[in-house]
Amino acid sequence: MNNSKSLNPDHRKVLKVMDGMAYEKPPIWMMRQAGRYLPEYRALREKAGGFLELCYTPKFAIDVTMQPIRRFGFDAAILFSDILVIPDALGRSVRFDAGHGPQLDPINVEDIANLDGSNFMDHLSPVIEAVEGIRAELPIETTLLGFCGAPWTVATYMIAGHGTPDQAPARLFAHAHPEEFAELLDIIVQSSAEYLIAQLKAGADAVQIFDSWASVLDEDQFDKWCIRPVAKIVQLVREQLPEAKIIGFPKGVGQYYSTYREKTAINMMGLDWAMPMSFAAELQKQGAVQGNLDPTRLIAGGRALDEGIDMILENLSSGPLVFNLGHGITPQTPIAHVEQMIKRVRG
Ligand code: 1CP
Repeated sequence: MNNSKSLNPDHRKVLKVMDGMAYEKPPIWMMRQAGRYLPEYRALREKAGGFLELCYTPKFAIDVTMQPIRRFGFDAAILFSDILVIPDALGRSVRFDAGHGPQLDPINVEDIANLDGSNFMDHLSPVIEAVEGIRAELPIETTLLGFCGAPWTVATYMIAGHGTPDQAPARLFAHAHPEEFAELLDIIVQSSAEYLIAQLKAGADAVQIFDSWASVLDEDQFDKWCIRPVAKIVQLVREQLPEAKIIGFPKGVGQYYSTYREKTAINMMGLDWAMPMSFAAELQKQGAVQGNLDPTRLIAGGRALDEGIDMILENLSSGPLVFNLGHGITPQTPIAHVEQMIKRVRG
């Protein structure tokens, strides 16, 4: 079933970029490439009955992951799941009601000692089964990415119970209860490492750690709650799989990007769009980068899209680059614009 072992990994350009290779026409995929902008996703989500049903039913998760590959032929597929399956597997109920973001029961200080990891990998076994199934269906040359959320980002949802604009509830919690907060993050670190190792063993070629809320912390807190926990996950994964390839995406951290790469030892850095291109090119001198088109250029299409693409290619395509958006694609994006982007990037 898992035929990837006999393949020549040279076919997987995203992995080559992570090793430092530069392509004139860089490999391309999109964050949130399986999602609501696709009619086939909306149809399957309705059939499945809910978002978590999609995530936990291997045949649905495989199919949703394959949808953008079949339609667009991206160079990488990303496992269809969510960063919040980790709290769900730790016994915190997570709900995704249509039209709302995720909803959790906010965790309090006392709840932390009661987090129940006893069933953790059993709970996530359908996801691991999906990884095996996706690898078996993917074209030989397509890279398969697994992922998890960074501990800080996952914790922000566990504490507030939903998305917030500035993560004030989690920041306050960390200041008011630093020891308990460290305990919470450590549980997420251990669980995430175990989860990523299982994904890599099941056939993921590389994994991405989504640190979407890394930008709201001050310098001291950023080091404690973003950099160190991610560095620990990387270390735990490489203790078992020394060659493991890991992408970091600490969205919006500006001048901290470089420290983040150095201290976490990730192989490739995901960049958001809100940085000077000259700075992105400097970061690329330290290693591979991924990004960083503003997703609203993809909604707008036309010249806005072409100019955004050209700006990235002119500044970054002479070094190791995986072309991507600077954050996830949004539901209102026209499919024709995605096609326009792929055509232009591939020349
Ligand atoms: O209604 C629906 O069908 C659900 C929409 C949706 C989708 C398609 C959610 C709810 N999650 C996902 C899939 C998802 N989430 C993937 C799949 C792989 C892909 O195609 O990229 C991935 C990698 C994620 C990761 C994720 N979930 C992040 C990190 C990346 C990012 O966007 O910053 C975060 C923060 C989440 C939480 C989450 N899950 C869903 C939503 C709407 C949110 C954001 C909530 C908020 O902050 O308000």
